[in-house]
Amino acid sequence: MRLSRSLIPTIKETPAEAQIVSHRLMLRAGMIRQQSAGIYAWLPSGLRVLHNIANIVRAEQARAGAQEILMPTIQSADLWRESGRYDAYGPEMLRIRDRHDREMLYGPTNEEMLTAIMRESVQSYRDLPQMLYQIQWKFRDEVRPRFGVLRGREFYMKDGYSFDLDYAAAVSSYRRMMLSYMRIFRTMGVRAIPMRADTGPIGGDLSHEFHILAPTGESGVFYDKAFESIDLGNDTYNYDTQADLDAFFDQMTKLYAATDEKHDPEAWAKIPETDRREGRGIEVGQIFYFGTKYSEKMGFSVVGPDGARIHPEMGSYGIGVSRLTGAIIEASHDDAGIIWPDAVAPFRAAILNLRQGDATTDKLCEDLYARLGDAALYDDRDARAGEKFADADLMGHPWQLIVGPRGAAKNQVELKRRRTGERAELSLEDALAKVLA
Ligand code: 5CA
Repeated sequence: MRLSRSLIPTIKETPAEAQIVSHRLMLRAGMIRQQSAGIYAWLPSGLRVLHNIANIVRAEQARAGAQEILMPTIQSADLWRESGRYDAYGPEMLRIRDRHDREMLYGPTNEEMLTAIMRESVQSYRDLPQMLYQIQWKFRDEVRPRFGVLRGREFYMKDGYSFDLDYAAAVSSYRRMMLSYMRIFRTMGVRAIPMRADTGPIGGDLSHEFHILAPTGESGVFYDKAFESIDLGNDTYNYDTQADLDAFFDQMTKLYAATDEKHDPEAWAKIPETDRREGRGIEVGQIFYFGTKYSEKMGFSVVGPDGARIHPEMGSYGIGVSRLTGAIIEASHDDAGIIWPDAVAPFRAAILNLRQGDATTDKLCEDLYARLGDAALYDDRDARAGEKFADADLMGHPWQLIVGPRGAAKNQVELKRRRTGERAELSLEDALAKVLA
């Protein structure tokens, strides 16, 4: 993308309405613009991050055997009356009436809808298990939308649902999703810790939240310091081997980790003081096992091998895709701006042309841009070098390819790594090899 022709409206001043660093940086880097309280438009570079995160989720969910679907955002109130949640959900639900005065709502989650789809589509035990997910906009009329995309009213969520024939199979699905989640977060370049959690309006008796540590997190968290060093997405485990899923689940749950809601001071006191860590966390995902809660209430059953009907055991699995854009920034930034992990960055590299209009410099920049294509943001603006440096640091590209007339004459560029600040003078080929590695 050429910056001179892009809508990436960076801002130098600190926006007054933003209380925390990720919100400030997302506004300043031109990623998002607020439309109403807790409702945002995603501009080109913000949308690229959102898509990168969603695609990491897709790839790892596919490995875990989940199928992607897409359900509507608008749902019928009758569906939610079947589960009893239409009244129970309260003022967080955005309720709408259509022209025929039918009660509708903007979905805050989709347990009911998918249970109804399954009820129509699946009749036999042979059709189970099933694991399905979507990545779709949700609406929750939060009392206090704040912190930008971290607590929005409209937000982008991955929501997954499992349907199994018995308790053991449902627990296996739950563990498979936990492994998938840990790999998803690791691929994104962040450390997320699974913590015992309350189930809230989703219901059920087994739940974990995944927290990225950040001083601005909304939850207090207590965890064993071992979580700072273990491999959280362990590659030796196979999704299809029950013993692996069990070993992984044991490894994740035998160490202490709890949010303030579930904190157990007695168990905490038994951990050696030097191993205790307290801090704050941002909840970027939550998984639930809730058994037959929805399948029973909504009359979804399949015929079992002996002819008797079975209510499938269910779980649901959420990831805050739009929240992650902010959470990753909370965990990865400095005074100059965002430091994107490579896997989610909107662009792998920025090309900074320090002498726009100088034939040799322009030529080298164009060569770099032709080779990198869509992976690069080419700063071809007629602007001062200082402004280009500041904007590149603010936007947080993992690499900066800095091209001035002196280097260009020798076919050389300066390559800067955003995370470390390391710089090196390299030939065009060597620089490209590093950026594309
Ligand atoms: N049905 C279940 C699992 S799909 C569910 O809705 N779970 S949830 O309520 O925990 O939401 C899943 C994830 O969405 C959360 O972990 C969080 O990361 C994200 N999320 C929830 N509310 C908001 C919000 N208001 N703004 C941004 N992200 C949110």
